[in-house]
Amino acid sequence: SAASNSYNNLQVEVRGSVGLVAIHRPAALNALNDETTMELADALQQYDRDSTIGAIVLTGTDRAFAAGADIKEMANRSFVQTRRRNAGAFMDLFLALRSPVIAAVRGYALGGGCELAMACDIVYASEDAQFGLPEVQIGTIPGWGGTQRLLRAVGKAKAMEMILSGRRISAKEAEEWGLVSAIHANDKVVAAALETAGKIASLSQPIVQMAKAAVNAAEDMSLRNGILYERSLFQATFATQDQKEGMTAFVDKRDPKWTNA
Ligand code: CO8
Repeated sequence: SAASNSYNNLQVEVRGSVGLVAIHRPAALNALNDETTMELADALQQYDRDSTIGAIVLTGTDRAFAAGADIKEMANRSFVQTRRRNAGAFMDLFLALRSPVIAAVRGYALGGGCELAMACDIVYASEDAQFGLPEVQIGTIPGWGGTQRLLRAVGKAKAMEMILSGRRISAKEAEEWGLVSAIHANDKVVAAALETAGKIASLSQPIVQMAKAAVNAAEDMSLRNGILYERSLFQATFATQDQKEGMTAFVDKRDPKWTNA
């Protein structure tokens, strides 16, 4: 596999054509210190570049997806140090990943952990998952896109309530509000994410990537420009062999053989 297993705070593993990345810093409930975010960026980018990997599953441990940025590491930093480190730029990586990323959230997804989950393309939650942006309770505000992505995911009223009060929501609420797409038992959620990732990875990579790019465009573009962008990508699929293969296979009543070409 491309990603090595020499990380201090991650466990990575290739399962067929899916890259599995598990944050593993259980003693700190997977708090995202600088080293962990650097390792995450490395693992995600390596899997994204690996042409044998068609999708990525991002998870944590039993008790926590991630309980946020590492408060102990941040606590005494000055404005200038915080600004120079610009740790938030880590999240920009998610705008560049082409492979679909499925978050399998067990336990706490708080602060930066919640923001990390929201930066993924699909979020599955365990029954005991809890989501929240409690930054105001420790004297700061979300800094990894939470104010922007939560608003888009659940609307202003619910986003404001969560961000201004720091209240945590249950998996059930998160599902009803549209933050997560499905809930599974704690011991099944990673398997469920791997299964969905496996299905996605069995499709044509360029086609799946174009679909992801088209949906993501909606976050930034006007409706008109988004529709025009989608149309261009739709037309571009006809430049691939996989479009010919997919449609010919349908007409011939057989399974398609994708070549990612
Ligand atoms: N940072 C550092 N350590 C943490 C964190 C964290 N975010 N969360 C938990 N830990 C540590 C605890 O300090 C404790 O360590 P120790 O045993 O050495 O005292 C260990 O993990 C276990 O935690 P608790 O004893 O607190 O476990 P509980 O079951 O009692 O409580 C909670 C679990 C409710 C999750 C609680 O730990 C908690 O409230 N954690 C903090 C949640 C939080 O406020 N997260 C937001 C952090 S701020 C943030 O994420 C900003 C994102 C933007 C950053 C942009 C650039 C960096």
